[in-house]
Amino acid sequence: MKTQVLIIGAGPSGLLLGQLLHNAGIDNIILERQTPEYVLSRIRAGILESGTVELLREAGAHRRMEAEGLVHDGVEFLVDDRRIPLALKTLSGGKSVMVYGQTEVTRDLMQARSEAGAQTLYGVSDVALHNLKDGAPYVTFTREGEACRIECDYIAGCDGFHGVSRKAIPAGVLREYECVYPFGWLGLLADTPPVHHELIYAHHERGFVLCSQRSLTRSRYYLQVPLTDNVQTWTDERFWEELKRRLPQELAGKVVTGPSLEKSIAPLRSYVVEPMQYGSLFLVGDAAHIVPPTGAKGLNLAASDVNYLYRILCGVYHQGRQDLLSLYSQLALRRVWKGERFSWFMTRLLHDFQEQSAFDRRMQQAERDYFLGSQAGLTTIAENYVGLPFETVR
Ligand code: RFL
Ligand code: PHB
Repeated sequence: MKTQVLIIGAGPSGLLLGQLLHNAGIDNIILERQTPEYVLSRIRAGILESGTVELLREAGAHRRMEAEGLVHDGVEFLVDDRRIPLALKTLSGGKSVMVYGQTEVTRDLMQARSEAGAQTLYGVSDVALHNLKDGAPYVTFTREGEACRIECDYIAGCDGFHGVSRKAIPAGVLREYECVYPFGWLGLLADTPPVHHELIYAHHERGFVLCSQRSLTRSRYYLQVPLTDNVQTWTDERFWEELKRRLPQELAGKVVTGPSLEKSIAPLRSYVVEPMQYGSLFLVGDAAHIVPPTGAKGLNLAASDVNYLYRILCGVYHQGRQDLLSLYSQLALRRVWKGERFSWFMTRLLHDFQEQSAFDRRMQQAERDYFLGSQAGLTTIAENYVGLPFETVR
């Protein structure tokens, strides 16, 4: 088999890139280790920046999102017993975010791809990348017990943090940057109306809380928990009780409880690998970087990488601009580092760091007082939350 761009991974990065390239007349095949049902069972991000929404429109996977997604013009912070509204739209010059889950984005992209007749091979194993540096790259894998090989011009490594693409780059080429946080997020999804019409990010001495949602009838809550906690010890009842303890009475009284549809603990980390390209291989999304979810940036940074790689590949195939290829890593990384900074900042601002010194605790409090108490502070949070602009590829 042969294709122009071979994409590894059918998560949001791989599917979005594949759809954009297909619409631009650039042939691509996606290889995915899991089944489509498994990919759709993962409950992850819930907030789309306006730039991500634009890209989904450009990909033609926007109809359901526009009908069912909720446009949010603000979020709320809850710190030191004060409720602080953040008017995202007013402070960012007119931008909003869209509440529409990653599961739904993935479902829409899968459907668009199948309607377009583009090929995704699910359930493949033993994926290996070859000839990355010497031209004529190809990928080998096993499918239904048979050894297969696809030749291509370029490979997009969209296979997440645990994928094979990043590992295919020889030792010594990549530099890794990492920060691991001493806590995790326990998430619960339930078919109950959200406690508030906007998202609430709350700092509490018992730990951070996020009140999020997927729709007017489906809520998503997160609690900061020790990394040593086991999800099995968190019955639904215990979760709801702890959530209410961390909210002020007026909100706690409004929490509608119900059986969980999903409950899991995710560790928090910041991670970036540089460069994001090696020969014909381009790393995209979680394959190259991870953020703690506090800034709602994981999926949006993946879309940001897709934006740059897609425009570069259009330049290559439509205008013969091979020179653009070497720009990918630096363009993508400039925006990735800003997303990393914001996610790290939001995480440090709002979580309880038990082992921090008395001085650091006061500093954290002063940061909250400053950033959430001044117009300039709120403006910088709003500008980052709705998403910084993309640079033009030229
Ligand atoms: P994904 O979504 O991990 O998709 C990668 C795909 O590649 C496949 N794959 C392979 N395929 C073929 N061969 C191999 N050897 C392969 N190895 C892996 C995988 O099966 C998978 O289908 O990466 P992508 O597309 O870059 O998308 C990134 C986003 O998924 C990610 O940034 C966010 O979901 C991060 N994230 C969250 N972000 C938020 O903004 N808000 C959240 O609340 C939030 N919650 C989360 C998250 C990530 C989590 N992970 C990765 C553990 C919760 C969790 C649990
Ligand atoms: C979510 O709804 O899953 C979500 C929303 C905002 C975040 C993180 C997760 O910052």
